[in-house]
Amino acid sequence: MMLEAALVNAEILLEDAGELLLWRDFLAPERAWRLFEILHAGLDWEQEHYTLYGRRVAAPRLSAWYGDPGAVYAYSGLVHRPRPWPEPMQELKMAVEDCTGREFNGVLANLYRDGGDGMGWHADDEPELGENPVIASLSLGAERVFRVRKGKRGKSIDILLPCGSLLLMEGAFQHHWQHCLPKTRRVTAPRINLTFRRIVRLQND
Ligand SMILES: O=C(O)CCC(=O)C(=O)O
Repeated sequence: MMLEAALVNAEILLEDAGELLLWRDFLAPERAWRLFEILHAGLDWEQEHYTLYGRRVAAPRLSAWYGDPGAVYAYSGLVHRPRPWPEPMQELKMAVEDCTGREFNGVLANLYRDGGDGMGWHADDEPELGENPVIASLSLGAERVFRVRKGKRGKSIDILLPCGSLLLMEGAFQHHWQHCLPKTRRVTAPRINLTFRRIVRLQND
């Protein structure tokens, strides 16, 4: 792949039916852990519920959606209106945009309280994200495995995401690949994941 200037420092993890790139040291460890503490204490974490086989189930994580006015995002059967960007997130968004050369107008924050929290197999292919979603995913706190597979039957590939790393999914990735954050008994500490996204059509309220 011919990499454009913004991406030359990235590690190319996959370039097959979409791209997956990683900046392992996007944030220095001290800054990343400090940000973890600030966001852990300061974000408006919510417990979401969804319906599974007719039963109301609590999502195995806490989450919060922030973004520009009108960046409404529907996922897991719920419509999410954006909360305004809190101070440290705006700065982070600019740093992520500088690094990747991509623009974002919303961020989904997930808090995995320990290894008992996770996220099941899925693709981020909601229509609001456009034809080929661009998603930059920043990891803070405990290191966790991020797992990908091509289609539903592909062989799983594990990627360790350390505190301060930034992962970029783009191109046709969400069409062909699925990803998940497996639960694990080995991790007892919390992790925050910020996925910066671009809602292609902002809604006027
Ligand atoms: O926590 C992660 O690294 C993955 C999050 C994720 O898959 C998502 O927000 O769609």
